[in-house]
Amino acid sequence: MKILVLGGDGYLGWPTALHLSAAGHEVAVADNFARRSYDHEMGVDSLVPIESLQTRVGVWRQLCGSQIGTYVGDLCDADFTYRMMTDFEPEAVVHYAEQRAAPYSMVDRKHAVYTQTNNVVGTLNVLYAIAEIDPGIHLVKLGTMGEYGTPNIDIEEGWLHVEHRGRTDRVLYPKRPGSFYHLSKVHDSHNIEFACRIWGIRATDLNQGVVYGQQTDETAADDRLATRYDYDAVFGTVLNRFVVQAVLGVPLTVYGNGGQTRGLIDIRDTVQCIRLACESPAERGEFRVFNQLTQTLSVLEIAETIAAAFAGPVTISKLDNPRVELEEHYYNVVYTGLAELGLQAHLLSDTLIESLVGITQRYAHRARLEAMLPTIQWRATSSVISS
Ligand code: NAD
Ligand code: USQ
Repeated sequence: MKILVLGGDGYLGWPTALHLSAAGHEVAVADNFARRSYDHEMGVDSLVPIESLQTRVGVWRQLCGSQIGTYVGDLCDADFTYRMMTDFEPEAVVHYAEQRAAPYSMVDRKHAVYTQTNNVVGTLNVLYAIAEIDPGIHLVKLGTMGEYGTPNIDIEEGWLHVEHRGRTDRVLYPKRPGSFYHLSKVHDSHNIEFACRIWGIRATDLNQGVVYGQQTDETAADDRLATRYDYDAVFGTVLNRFVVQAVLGVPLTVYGNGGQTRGLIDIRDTVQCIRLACESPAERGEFRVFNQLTQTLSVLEIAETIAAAFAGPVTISKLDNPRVELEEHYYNVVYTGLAELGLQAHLLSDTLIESLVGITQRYAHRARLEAMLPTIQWRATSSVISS
């Protein structure tokens, strides 16, 4: 298949492009390097050094002879988006290209407006480009489990059958997200469902949990193919951060009492899920939703799992929670759709943690300790972005 990966220079987009290329698909990636510029803004960098997109693509071509096409531009620029889609003629578009950090979206008004404009307008341009250029293109869009929040009922895969005063209907699952970033994904989901309904396009919305890990089979083939590894309090996600904190010998930063439960997924399963979704497209007019996670754990359980697997002393510190989120709640998620498509899940294991510890030890000298502590407060309308 011809598959276009939007956000193909990012943490997940780059390994996905490699995985799809290794599976024999014809792949192109698009990116405006916004993610690299947030690092400049914050004065941090990926713990594992990453090469430029051009170098990455060149190394992959040398290693296996496969060409990955590149488009450099901003999805919010409709002319760029249309030109790219017309030029590449994809059968599937994998859309990762958004500002994806909840804390970044909560810094202040400017960052909230940027996040929602970038994410919602970029996705609208993609929807229009698909509808006008080729409505048969399958959109595979990355949503997030945080769209649902933590409701006191089971979380279904996108749709809910309701019975109300003797009548029944199938409605989009009610959403109660916890940041302006997570809200941007809810707005996207509504826009995509609407586009499927009015134009008959096909889309899969993947509500992914928190991703952990740093290597896939393909990125491990050469250091120059490495993907990002974020550990700072803004872009670092919880499990990866806890591993880095354990290696650096600083306390693991559990926010609040750590009872908040989240869906998790190994980066090797992320790339697998995307391939499976592309290879079994949604029907024309269908808004298909899968919950993309392989297990659920509370934040405290994640911290205790890392502490138990690490071969040295680890302290766990409970910080005042900078976010507004429930710390004790019901959490029961349905996630059968991707398994039915053939997902072979890697559950969190000591082996994975040991491998992540090894990668972290190799690059620990690059860490900036000051960047580890949270500075962005949900209850304030303006925070400093890093210390
Ligand atoms: P990332 O920031 O590393 O990658 C996103 C890429 O998109 C970046 O390279 C960025 O430069 C690019 N981009 C952003 N806006 C763009 C625009 N307007 N035009 C062109 N390119 C643009 O993020 P990631 O961790 O790889 O996440 C990818 C997607 O998966 C995001 O949509 C995110 O919300 C979703 N997701 C991530 C996780 C996770 O734990 N990392 C979990 C669930 C969902
Ligand atoms: N947390 C801590 N300590 C930390 C970091 C985080 O206790 O040092 C807690 C947070 O309070 C939160 C949970 O861990 O309860 C997850 O936080 P996170 O920063 O790992 O993840 P989140 O902000 O939800 O965002 C990440 C990605 C985002 C993706 C989302 C999936 O950055 O792109 O959409 O995970 S989900 O959480 O399922 O919505």
